[in-house]
Amino acid sequence: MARVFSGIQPSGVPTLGNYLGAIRNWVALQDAHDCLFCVVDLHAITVWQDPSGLRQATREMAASVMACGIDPARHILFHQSAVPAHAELAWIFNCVARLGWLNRMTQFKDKSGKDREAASAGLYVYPNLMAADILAYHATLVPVGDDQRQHIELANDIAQKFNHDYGREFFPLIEAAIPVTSARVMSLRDGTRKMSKSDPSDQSRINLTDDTDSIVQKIRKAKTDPAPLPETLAELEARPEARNLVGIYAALTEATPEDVLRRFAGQGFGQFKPALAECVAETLRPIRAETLRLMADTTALDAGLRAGAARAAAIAEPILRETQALVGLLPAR
Ligand code: ATP
Ligand code: LTN
Repeated sequence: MARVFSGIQPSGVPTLGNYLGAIRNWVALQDAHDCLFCVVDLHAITVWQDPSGLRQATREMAASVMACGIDPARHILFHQSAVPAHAELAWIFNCVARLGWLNRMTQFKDKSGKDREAASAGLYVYPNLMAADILAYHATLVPVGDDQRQHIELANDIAQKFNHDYGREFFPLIEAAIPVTSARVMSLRDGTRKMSKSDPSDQSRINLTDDTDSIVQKIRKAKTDPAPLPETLAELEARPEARNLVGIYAALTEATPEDVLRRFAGQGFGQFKPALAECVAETLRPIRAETLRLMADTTALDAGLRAGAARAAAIAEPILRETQALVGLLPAR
């Protein structure tokens, strides 16, 4: 059985993009796989995080994914920094990955922006830590949004080079599980940019903890164009904002974008937006309520994460020890 691993950064409140691109798939995979889900706090600090905000966001992220349906009793939910094997394996991978590979990473280019010299070294080697997250468990199936495709390819490059350099088929091949619709939910303000929990504008995204009023208001104000919805997807090509809203509706109703157009063709956004807002609000209402309920007991949340970390470490430690032995590092004990 393929082992599943995925991670999410506690860099804010999870968004509808995180849900439709990743978390919903995590929930679906639980039935037939052994899964590890990780709140990747070490990834989050590659850009500045206020310490008390980070603690809050880590707990809130754990509460949110449980509210979405992740079951920490059947599977493993934990925070990355509590399992030292991630950082230890990442160091070894820093020595396997090539600068040329990292230089091609589009996420680094996007996140470092114009002043690349001022970006942290951590942001640059971020993909090596992500490879370590997955490979420390010999996980082979990784449910992520489309923006992570390049990082999964890099993880495979690292695994292959490691196996080649040390002469053993030790790390397995990783497969990304990327949804067909909603693989990339776009900002409500700019249909060419990804919806992101760390975007400075709260109006650009739907948070999983938004109440119905703010959902309705954000969708009403979402950028669109004056034309009605067309009959074919091809006609949405040059209308990124319209295409994004149709994609969100399709993903929420488990339909195809073509189905959505069949239903709404000829109607303007005055009709489509309220229908979409209702759909989003319906999906998020129970998630928001459960997140708030879980957040009321941070002692229980913290204890749950620590218990998850102990179970995760029991899998990762032996794999790390074997990796160290292959590299030629003397055993510590
Ligand atoms: P940040 O804004 O801090 O970079 P993020 O919102 O992009 O964060 P991550 O924690 O980096 O989210 O990603 C968690 C998961 O959600 C990943 O699998 C990622 O591919 C997915 N994801 C993030 N944003 C979107 C989106 N807009 N559409 C679809 N999937 C997404
Ligand atoms: N880089 C991912 C988050 C992440 C991740 C992982 C995803 C860190 N480690 C391991 C899958 C598997 C992102 O969403 N930006």
